[in-house]
Amino acid sequence: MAVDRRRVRILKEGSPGGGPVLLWMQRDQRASDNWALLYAREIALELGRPLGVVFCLAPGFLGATLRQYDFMLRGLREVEEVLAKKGIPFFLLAGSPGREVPRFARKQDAALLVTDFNPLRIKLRWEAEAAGRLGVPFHQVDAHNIVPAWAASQRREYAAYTLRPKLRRLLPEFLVSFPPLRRHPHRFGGKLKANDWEGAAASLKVDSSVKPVTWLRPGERAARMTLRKFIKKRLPRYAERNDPLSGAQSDLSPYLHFGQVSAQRCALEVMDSGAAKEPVEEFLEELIVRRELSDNFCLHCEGYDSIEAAPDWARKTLEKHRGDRRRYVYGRGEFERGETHDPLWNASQGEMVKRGKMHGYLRMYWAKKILEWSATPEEAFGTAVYLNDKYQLDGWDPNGYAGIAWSLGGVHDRAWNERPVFGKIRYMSYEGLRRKFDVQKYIDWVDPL
Ligand code: FAD
Ligand code: FO1
Repeated sequence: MAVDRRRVRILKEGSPGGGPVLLWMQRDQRASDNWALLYAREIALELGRPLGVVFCLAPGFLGATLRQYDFMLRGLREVEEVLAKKGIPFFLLAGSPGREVPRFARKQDAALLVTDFNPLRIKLRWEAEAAGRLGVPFHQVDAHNIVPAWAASQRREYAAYTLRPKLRRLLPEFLVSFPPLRRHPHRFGGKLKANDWEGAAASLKVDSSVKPVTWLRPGERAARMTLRKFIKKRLPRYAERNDPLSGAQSDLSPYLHFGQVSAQRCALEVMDSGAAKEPVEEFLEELIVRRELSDNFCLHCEGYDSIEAAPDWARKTLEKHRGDRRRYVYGRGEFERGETHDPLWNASQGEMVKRGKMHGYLRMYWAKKILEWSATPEEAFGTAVYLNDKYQLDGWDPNGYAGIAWSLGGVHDRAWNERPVFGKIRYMSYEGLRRKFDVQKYIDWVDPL
């Protein structure tokens, strides 16, 4: 079964070299259920060429920490093992991807370079730099979204309800099963030297004060086990997920963020699970509509990680209340150390710092309180993005920028009744959360982490 060509867009025409087809793996770091890899293999078969996968480690990726690199690198080592069994070598490069990948492609006299899709500006920059240095064709495949971002909508969608019907219409054509990754028949020529994983890890200039997580194992195999466990034990209780102690969330976001599992695979297995309709629908709404809305947001909104992302009504209302008296004002350090007057907020910050994954419901409260207790909305945005990307295992993700923009800037939301500081941005209160779950129990649970 051929890969649907609506998933593919040409980044550069170029003229094919005489060597192998290369997949530049970035976002979708998995061997199975990977449309970019399946497409690259299809072309390699057509041309009768070998197929290789290349990943470039950007040592100082946006200030990412040891926590994220540890999870990612251990997942990539598993990809290398699985690909080797399929006759597809995995090349680990290090340095600036926009330079190193085209250099590698030239050295290999690559026939074609394929890469996956990511709307974040750092990736657009890497791809533009690479395209400028490449002579061969350069194709991009959306292997992350079920409906390719550019097929779902050509413009910025202002809310889930405007994107949902567009996704619904196309899902039957895209939410299909995956072909297996078969062994590649054309052998890669030349001597393949082993990847220096230790050297690569040592070359990282990362903040090692943010420790790797131990409660979640990285990699494709662990991702599939987590999916199966979710379906069996948690999905039936998914309606209770807003209670942070319900344990009803899937814990799939780190795997989805690093592409160690495909959202399409998660959707297929949940739909196939025989679970009741409501939890399945609710889960698919988050996994497909909310998640693909985030990619649409980052693809069509330059300033996705700043107040610029706020729609006009929200920017006006925040402007109007800029001068309102703030009862509490904290700087970034106090937020980071969880030193506010609010034990619930401090506990949620603690969960994120110690565990690397804050509970979804609390992320909204956490971000909105940063707006309420920062001197300006701009400072609030900066603090929320900085802390979210530094400590969340699933940070540096369109979902995060969309989640913060929703909480602070009314993105994908509507105006609510006006109040100090927030203006018409939706408000969340400690009292409101106390009515939803046992706040003290959550605070006590976080404490010893
Ligand atoms: P589940 O409830 O099991 O959801 C399954 C999957 O559906 C998630 O992995 C995610 O891919 C998707 N999903 C669920 N809720 C949302 C949502 N609100 N928006 C978009 N996709 C969603 N998600 C991240 O992946 N990285 C982040 O850095 C991040 N930061 C956030 C910051 C704020 C302020 C807010 C309000 C939300 C943020 N989210 C982020 C979205 C959401 O909170 C997480 O995706 C979710 O908590 C991840 O846990 P889970 O996979 O166990 O969730
Ligand atoms: N992608 C790369 O191609 N090279 C990297 O070195 C790299 C490091 C990295 C560190 C933390 C992190 O959260 C993501 C990282 N990514 C890297 C990007 C990642 O693979 C995804 O493409 C995006 O983060 C998804 O939005």
